[in-house]
Amino acid sequence: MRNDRRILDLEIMAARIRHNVLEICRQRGGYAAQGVALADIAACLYFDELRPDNEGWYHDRFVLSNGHDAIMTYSVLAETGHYTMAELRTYNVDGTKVDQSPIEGQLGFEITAGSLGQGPSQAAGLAWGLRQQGLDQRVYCLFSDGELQEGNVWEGIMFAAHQKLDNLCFIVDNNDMQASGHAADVMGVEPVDDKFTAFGFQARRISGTDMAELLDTFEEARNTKNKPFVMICDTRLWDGIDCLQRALPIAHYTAQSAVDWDMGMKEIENTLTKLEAKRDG
Ligand SMILES: Cc1ncc(C[n+]2csc(CCOP(=O)(O)OP(=O)(O)O)c2C)c(N)n1
Repeated sequence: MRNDRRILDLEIMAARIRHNVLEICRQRGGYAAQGVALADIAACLYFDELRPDNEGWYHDRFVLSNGHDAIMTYSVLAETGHYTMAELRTYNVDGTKVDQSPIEGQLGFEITAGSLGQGPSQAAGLAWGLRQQGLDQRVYCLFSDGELQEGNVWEGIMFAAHQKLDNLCFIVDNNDMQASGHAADVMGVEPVDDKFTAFGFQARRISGTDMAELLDTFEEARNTKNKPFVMICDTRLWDGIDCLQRALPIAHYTAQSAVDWDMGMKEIENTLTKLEAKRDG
């Protein structure tokens, strides 16, 4: 059931995740802008939709395809106690356990995801296998608009629709950015929703940063039968921390020296204080 308190708790968690992203990346840089922008989706997934239990396990499966967004997951797993902040501060340091892109078997990750474009087809195979075994686990896969430029992704999409995998939910981080510039300039992927619909998906286009809308859309995904679901999230880098978004709107990779981390920390700490006051007031 959706209620205001549940939304507020998840918004607080999203603010904490954003804070963790800055805290981790300020040491040596990293994919901070993506981690910040994905915080609402992450809070909703890991603290609600994936059906977490009290011992830190999830009933459902999450496949991170765009491996460089692992910073999002690390920042969640700091909150769940799976990683300490001391471990996470070694992100981007030679010999670290928490690489920029994760590998299969690493705590918190299902697949090796440094090479982009692999997740959707692996997630579709996983969803198919779970259904074959009669299990009620659902599969969620996050990938980026840049990955939509890769052929293997469309094979996975076609397979999922053909198999009517209604236990599968794709989440597209449609931020219109990739390493060499705007996706629209490199090789446009729009209209993303129409393409998925044409392939046989139920598609919904949302901001990806509105908690109530995220909860409603995940509910719609669960209630969609006989076809897979995709939520296309029109995020923008640094969503949720306005001063960094204004200062560095196109930051595919954020060098340690490129931003004023203190300024960003201050803004997100203010946001967190306001949200907690609302909860306690
Ligand atoms: C197959 C493959 N090609 C190139 C890269 C190098 N690379 C890392 S991140 C990135 C940009 C990808 O853009 P997008 O997936 O849209 O991610 P975002 O802009 O959201 O960070 C690229 C090209 C890679 N990791 N894998």
